[in-house]
Amino acid sequence: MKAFVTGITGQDGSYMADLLLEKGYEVYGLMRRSASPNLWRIEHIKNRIKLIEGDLTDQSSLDHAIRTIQPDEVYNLGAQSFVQYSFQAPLATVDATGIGALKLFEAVRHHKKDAKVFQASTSEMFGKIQETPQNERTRFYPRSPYGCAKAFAHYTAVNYREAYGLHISCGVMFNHESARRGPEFVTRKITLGVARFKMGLQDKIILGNLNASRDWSYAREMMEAAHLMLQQDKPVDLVLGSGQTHTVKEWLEETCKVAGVDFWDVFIQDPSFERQAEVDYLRADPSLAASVLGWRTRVSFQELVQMMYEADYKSLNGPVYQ
Ligand code: NAP
Ligand code: G4F
Repeated sequence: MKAFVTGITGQDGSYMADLLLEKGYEVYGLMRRSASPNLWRIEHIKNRIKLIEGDLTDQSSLDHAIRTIQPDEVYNLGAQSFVQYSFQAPLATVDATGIGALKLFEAVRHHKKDAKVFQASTSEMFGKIQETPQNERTRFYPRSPYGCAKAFAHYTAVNYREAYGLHISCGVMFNHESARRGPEFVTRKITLGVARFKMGLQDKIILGNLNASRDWSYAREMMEAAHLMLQQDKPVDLVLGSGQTHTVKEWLEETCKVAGVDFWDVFIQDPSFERQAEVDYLRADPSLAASVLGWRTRVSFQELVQMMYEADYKSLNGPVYQ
């Protein structure tokens, strides 16, 4: 079996590549050019995967990739995924995250119509939530250029399924984290910051809104669900999350508890880290995913915090990426 993964250099793409290699797939990944290559998450597997140069904003590179690889499965995990940055660079975000998905679906339609495709949809599409918990029927109300771009990609996936019979499944993924999370996201900013504080390398962590609630789970488990979705005969859209929610403050408190430091010593609140429009509360209803896939998250909130804090603490003495 051959799989093509966009976003292979990112958190999810690297876990997906690990998982697919374990299952015996031939793994191809899309890698875009950058001034300094960003390969730290796939260093351990770089000799076992094939990296194809290209960009989600470039139709010809996607056509070339799909035409030459002829993948059985395509995982569209590439995106400008940082919500805050999407307010600073809305057009670039829409180009990669929204139109990029359309370009990939077009490449599949023209060059490998029977490939099964996973689209990385997001709980950010629920934005200003219309009900709690959020399920497959909950109305979208995105609150950022990123959320709007993902809603466009999601509806395009549904349309390409209905119009052209493509096998595209959308995983509406709630927040998922790991030691491979980018350090700009709040969970990793906190675990890394508290580890640095503990080692005397940093005085304070500067944070924005501590009251936001997120449904956090472990990224590796999320990729197991994504893979399972493409093993279904019929395409399906599923909400993927733990069903539990915690505030940013609780994440910080738990990290301080694991580190054995005083919560009040560690952070400063700064309104400049607050969003132009915030998503206050997210909590998944993962019951359909449980019944269709037999999948549920296993790593708890406390275990996830501990795993990430310990990896960061150790990495300050040398790289450790779980
Ligand atoms: P991530 O760590 O930010 O990785 C994003 C990946 O996309 C990176 O490999 C990045 O390449 C690549 N990329 C960005 N712009 C590109 C472009 N123009 N052309 C080609 N590749 C491009 O994100 P993640 O956490 O792994 O998330 C994976 C996917 O799931 C994303 O689509 C994200 O929006 C979605 N999602 C994530 C979560 C979550 O909680 N993690 C939840 C819901 C949905 P570089 O390494 O070159 O930057
Ligand atoms: O960690 P965050 O930046 O993640 P956010 O915005 O929830 O987005 C992530 O999850 C989405 C799924 O729901 C993905 F689609 C998306 O690609 C990404 O992976 O922020 C989480 C919360 C926000 O409410 C933010 O306002 O933390 C709050 N926050 C408070 N202080 C902060 C900070 N966020 C960041 N990044 N940095 C802070 O200092």
